[in-house]
Amino acid sequence: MCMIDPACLSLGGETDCTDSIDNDGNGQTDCDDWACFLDPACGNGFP
Ligand SMILES: [Ca+2]
Ligand SMILES: [Ca+2]
Repeated sequence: MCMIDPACLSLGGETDCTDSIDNDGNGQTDCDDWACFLDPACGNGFP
């Protein structure tokens, strides 16, 4: 469960949302990682 997984709770885990690397090793790379959800690079950021 992601809620109790420290890797999931680490907001700054994915340090670069555009390098095609799973920086925090949680199995989700760049824009697939929720840590990048609000990153402008993923097109989900606020204007
Ligand atoms: Ca990355
Ligand atoms: Ca990741």
